[in-house]
Amino acid sequence: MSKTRVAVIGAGPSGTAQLRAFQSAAAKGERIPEIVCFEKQEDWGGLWNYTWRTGTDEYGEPVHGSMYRYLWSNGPKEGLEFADYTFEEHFGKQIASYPPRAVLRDYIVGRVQKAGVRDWCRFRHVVRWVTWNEATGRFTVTAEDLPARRVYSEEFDYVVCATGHFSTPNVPGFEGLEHFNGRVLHAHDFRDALEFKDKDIMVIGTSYSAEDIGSQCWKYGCRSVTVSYRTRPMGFKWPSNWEELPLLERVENGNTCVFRDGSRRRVDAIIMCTGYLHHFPFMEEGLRLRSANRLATADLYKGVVWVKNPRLFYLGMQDQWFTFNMFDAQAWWVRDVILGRIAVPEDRAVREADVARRVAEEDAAENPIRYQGDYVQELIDETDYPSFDVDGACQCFYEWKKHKKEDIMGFRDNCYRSVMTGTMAPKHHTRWVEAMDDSMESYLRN
Ligand code: FAD
Ligand code: NA7
Repeated sequence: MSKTRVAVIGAGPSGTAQLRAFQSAAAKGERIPEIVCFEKQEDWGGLWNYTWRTGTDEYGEPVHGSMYRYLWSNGPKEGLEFADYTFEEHFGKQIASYPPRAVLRDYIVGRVQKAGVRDWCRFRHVVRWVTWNEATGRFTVTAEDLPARRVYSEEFDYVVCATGHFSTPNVPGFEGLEHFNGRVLHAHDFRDALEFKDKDIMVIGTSYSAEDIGSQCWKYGCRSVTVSYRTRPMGFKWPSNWEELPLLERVENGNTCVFRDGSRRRVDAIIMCTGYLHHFPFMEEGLRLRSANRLATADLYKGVVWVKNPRLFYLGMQDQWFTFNMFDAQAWWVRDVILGRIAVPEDRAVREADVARRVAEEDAAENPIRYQGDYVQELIDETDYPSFDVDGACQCFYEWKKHKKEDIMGFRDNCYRSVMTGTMAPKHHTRWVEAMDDSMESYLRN
């Protein structure tokens, strides 16, 4: 009989968690399936790879990257640390709590380099189409080797989709934008805050991108930030040249924005921080996840198994408080389903009931951090992923929220204790507002 084959689509934090999960089983002597990881970028790391490109890449593919220069972690690293590969193991010492992008990328990549799984990946191979064949009980994955311009298809017993959901921008329209005399862009295409130095900018949205892109532009010298909110303002103690107004109604006379409360502001640029779409154009209809950005994702049993076909899995599709260690918890759990250690209910109605229960529990949850922490705990209790103090990680997130409330431009100057090693992070040598150099060399100089 031929060896079981697993296709992993995407080599970002979620996809590489899947590779590491299988490799860790193999290292314990377990027989594992053949794993093929398709990655459309030339390297692993997912969103954590910075690219100057926007729009399409050199092969005409949509650029995956949404990250920008000078991005520092928006939450404490103590909440996302891998339980099987600590920051201290990777860097040889404890480091401060809000690392810039390059530092986190180095950490993510370091774990899989150590695991030695790079030859499971086909870089620059983009997945074009995935179908399920009822007769053979296998998937057909059609991919393109971009440099060779070769399209080919292969059969797999399982598919793990780990292509992320913060890459396809959600771009609403507003009256009069076609006459706006400045730059209009979505957060996905934002790259360098210095572009907006000395400019009056308007940001639409009130979530992480709005908060952080506004803060970046402020830090690098924009003249003012106006935030336009649809539901409610963020309400932090903003600097004096920052204000929050209701939703944009229309743009008039070239550069004047008119808001729902009748206020008017002249701005030079409009940055839509209006979120992203779960977008899987390469999945045939019966396999395609459609979900809002929420903690209890639609149609995924245990948050990972496609309810309509339990041989298909999606990783990391939740809105995220927990990130890397949640992807790990999911990847270890999915691995154990594939290895036959965990059984998924055969009755679709049972799987659907699990989804409905999770949705109802999220809707009723008063504490979303706790809700997601409980989910992570539920998964790690069922596998051999190294158990860690999930409660402690939740505490880090509560502290982080408190620190943001106290000082939105200073919260990154705080330190937290690792729940993996018990070590306290050192204080960074420079306050975030003054730290213009986001290089790894600078950050590690402690
Ligand atoms: P991704 O990182 O998006 O990786 C998906 C991979 O799939 C990519 O490599 C992509 O090239 C590949 N791919 C996509 N389509 C195909 C295809 N058809 N064929 C082959 N390969 C494909 N999280 C934090 O913990 N801390 C932060 O500070 C933080 N900041 C963020 C800032 C921004 C601007 C954004 C957008 C997200 C941020 N996140 C942060 C959340 C981020 O989603 C996760 O950290 C993480 O990158 C998600 O990993 P992933 O593997 O699920 O998806
Ligand atoms: P999010 O967290 O999905 O937030 C999207 C925001 O966009 C949210 O404030 C929405 O407002 C707002 N939104 C969405 N559609 C509209 C329209 N039509 N008009 C006005 N406002 C709108 O996305 P982010 O990009 O901030 O964060 C995603 C990830 O990137 C996150 O993990 C970070 O780590 C980085 P609402 O509150 O729904 O009214």
